[in-house]
Amino acid sequence: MTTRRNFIRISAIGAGALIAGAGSYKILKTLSKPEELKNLKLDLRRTATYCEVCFWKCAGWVYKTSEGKIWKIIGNDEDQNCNGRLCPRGTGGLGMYYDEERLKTPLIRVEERGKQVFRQATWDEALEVIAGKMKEISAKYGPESMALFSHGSGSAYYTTLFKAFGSGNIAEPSYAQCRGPRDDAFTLTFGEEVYSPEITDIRDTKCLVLIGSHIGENMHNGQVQEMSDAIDKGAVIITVDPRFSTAAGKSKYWLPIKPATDIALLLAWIHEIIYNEYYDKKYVEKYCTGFDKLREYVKDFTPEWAYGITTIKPDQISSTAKEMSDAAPAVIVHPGRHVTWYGDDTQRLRAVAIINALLGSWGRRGGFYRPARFDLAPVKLPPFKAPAREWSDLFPGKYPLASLTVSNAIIDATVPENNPAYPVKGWLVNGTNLISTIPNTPNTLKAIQNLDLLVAIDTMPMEITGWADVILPECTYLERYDSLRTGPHRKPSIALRMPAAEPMYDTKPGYQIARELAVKLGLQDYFPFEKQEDLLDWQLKQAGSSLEEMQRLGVKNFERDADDLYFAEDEEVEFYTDSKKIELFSPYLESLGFDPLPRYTQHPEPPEGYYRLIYGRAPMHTFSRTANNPNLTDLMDENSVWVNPKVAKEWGLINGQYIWLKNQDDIVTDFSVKVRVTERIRWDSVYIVHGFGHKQQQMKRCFGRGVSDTQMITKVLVDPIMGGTGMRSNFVTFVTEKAGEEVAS
Ligand SMILES: Nc1nc2c(c(=O)[nH]1)N[C@H]1C(S)=C(S)[C@@H](COP(=O)(O)OP(=O)(O)OC[C@H]3O[C@@H](n4cnc5c(=O)[nH]c(N)nc54)[C@H](O)[C@@H]3O)O[C@H]1N2
Ligand SMILES: Nc1nc2c(c(=O)[nH]1)N[C@H]1C(S)=C(S)[C@@H](COP(=O)(O)OP(=O)(O)OC[C@H]3O[C@@H](n4cnc5c(=O)[nH]c(N)nc54)[C@H](O)[C@@H]3O)O[C@H]1N2
Ligand code: SF4
Ligand SMILES: [Mo]
Repeated sequence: MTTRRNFIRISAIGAGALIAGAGSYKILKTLSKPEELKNLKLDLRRTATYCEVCFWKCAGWVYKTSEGKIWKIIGNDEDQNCNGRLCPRGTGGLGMYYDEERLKTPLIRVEERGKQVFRQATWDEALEVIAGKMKEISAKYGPESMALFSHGSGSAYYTTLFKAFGSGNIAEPSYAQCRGPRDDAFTLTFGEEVYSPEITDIRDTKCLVLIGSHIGENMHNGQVQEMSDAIDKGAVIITVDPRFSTAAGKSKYWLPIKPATDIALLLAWIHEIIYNEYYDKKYVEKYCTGFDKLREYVKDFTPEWAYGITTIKPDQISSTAKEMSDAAPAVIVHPGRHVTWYGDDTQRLRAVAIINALLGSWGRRGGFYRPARFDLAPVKLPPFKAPAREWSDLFPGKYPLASLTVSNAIIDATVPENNPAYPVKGWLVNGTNLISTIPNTPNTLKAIQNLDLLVAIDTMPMEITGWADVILPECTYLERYDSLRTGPHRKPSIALRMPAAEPMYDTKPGYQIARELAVKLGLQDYFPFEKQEDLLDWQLKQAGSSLEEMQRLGVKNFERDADDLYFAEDEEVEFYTDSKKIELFSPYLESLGFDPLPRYTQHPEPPEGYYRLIYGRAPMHTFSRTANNPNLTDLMDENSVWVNPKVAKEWGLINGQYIWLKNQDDIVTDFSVKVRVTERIRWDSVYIVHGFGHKQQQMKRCFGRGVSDTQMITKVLVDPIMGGTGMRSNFVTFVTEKAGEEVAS
């Protein structure tokens, strides 16, 4: 029998095994000759880094052999994000550096866009072409006709560049394809978002409710460790998921909800919490507004009502509500992270926020803590000129509550037939594989065909680089400095990333790329430090440290200014909402014509013979960025489609058989996928891991392995409140034979 603890592999016991495994595997990969292994000598000078394999940004140490070969990365003990332990992806991060299929030189397109015929270019030539085109676009249409899509550490540099250039069209997929609805819903309710790393006090919780949030497969390190600790201390886990996730396997309650009906369950929980007087009366009275309206509103949303919608039995709804209240305020109804599901996601997350408010968990031990972050001194730059037109002017009135740029709005605005208020003609795309990240790929490709300039800055020859006019190869995170990590946590802290090795091939760090482009655009004043290490040293000295000290420490933690991790007993708290209270009822939403209290709406059901396509993460991969990583493909090199046995029987599908998927718009997957027959998925849905089914032939390890969920996501339910792209609205059926094609073996 597995113990409770070792399900989560980065906890102390389980991690050991997996990380050691990955580590020794790594040695074989990088030092292929056995005699080298025997004589392995380490260079004792370790270099500090923080991980870029996902955005949890764990801090670690990079070790090299005495010959200077990067050998291993391990977690930094002082780091709050990882507590000295990296997840399998972080350990395998070396594979990004050693991947021989990396981008190696700047490339300029020579044939029709998309044909993928490029010639090698020098950096100077490539940057000259880009700067020339950017100036042309600016002169013809205005600087805001250039848009930036970015994800990862480079974002900071290109954002400065774009602001200096005069464009505010700066989008990250982590908003409208990921966390946007959650952060907006929590801001509407508490006046504050939940940040990254999330401010969930999981280690001290007594009850953790996971609604679709699949921690354990979602391998965000500190959270996984804290969940493991909470389980050891006897916390009750309640998992709501149509799939029996890893977390469900460790839960006291698994509620296999009918997908797309979560709001009904949440409303029934609110009903139970209010009408059984489970809520924290003192807290609600002191801190909340709109309780009476909420109480009246949920009157009829009984567990019996929700049962008909969610298929969750009334007694399960009641008893889980009771469990939450027994644990309160040390209870977390987890806000999740990738929450763009059904287009009413802001409302769903409002319901989640409301339950946390009723149970008094916000600002309380075992609920949500108050984050602290280290404020670095800002570098003095010339003022940015306010852009003449913002992204929100593209389609006036759309997505009124979007707090950040909506990537899909920029994409839509790139297609002239959509009649945007002004044209978008150039994209600079850094560290985001838009083809697999933004749903409705045909729409993205149509937009790309309308561009005058597409620049892709990446480390790998991904799908997006295939469409670019100019490709700039960035070196990997192990070969560069980046901005200091000062993200929020229980204590303020700083972490350093520095190069463990010189950039391989003809690649460069992001800071340098942005600065050199700025020079070509006449914007060098916005990058006063020629070398990033001088900037970091300057910033660290302002903070009473230095680059030299941080190279030794890697991570520096500071004490909080005050003992205020949680609300003090009877503390007067001013929330950053209009009413300065927690808004259960939202007058602001009402003023914009949206439901002031979350409403359940029925979503379309799969047609006969089709199943809802749901997707998620595998512990050893991050989106598509790790797809070709030699270490991680060794752990998992394709996805499979989870099919309920009842459905498999109906279709005559067997375990291990390769099939294609076809969606409601008759799109068939490019590649075939292995069937996994399992009771762990409801009969009305199928499940695949995101990030597979790559079409780029240059990536030999991942080309044609598994299928892409994105390819099947052509129907998108956009959240009218903030523009989030609901992606779980697609239905697929099975294709067992495809003309002229053999299934993979
Ligand atoms: N269908 C579908 N779509 C989704 C999701 C899903 O589950 N399914 N998930 C959504 C979520 S939650 C998110 S956060 C987004 C993530 O979206 P993205 O961040 O776009 O995800 P990736 O596909 O990993 O693309 C990352 C790109 O960055 C490149 N890269 C890696 N390291 C570096 C580096 O150091 N420098 C540079 N310049 N490039 C680098 C990689 O090679 C890759 O091309 O996707 C969203 N879209
Ligand atoms: N290993 C690994 N870890 C990661 C990442 C990664 O790429 N790899 N990416 C990170 C990022 S950026 C993000 S945003 C997070 C995303 O991770 P999370 O926010 O935890 O999860 P989601 O992707 O929203 O949800 C996936 C789960 O939702 C379930 N689900 C599908 N439909 C429904 C439904 O209608 N109702 C309910 N209740 N559940 C449903 C699926 O079965 C699956 O278990 O993971 C982070 N951690
Ligand atoms: S959770 Fe894993 S992949 Fe993400 S930053 Fe930490 S070690 Fe890297
Ligand atoms: Mo995400």
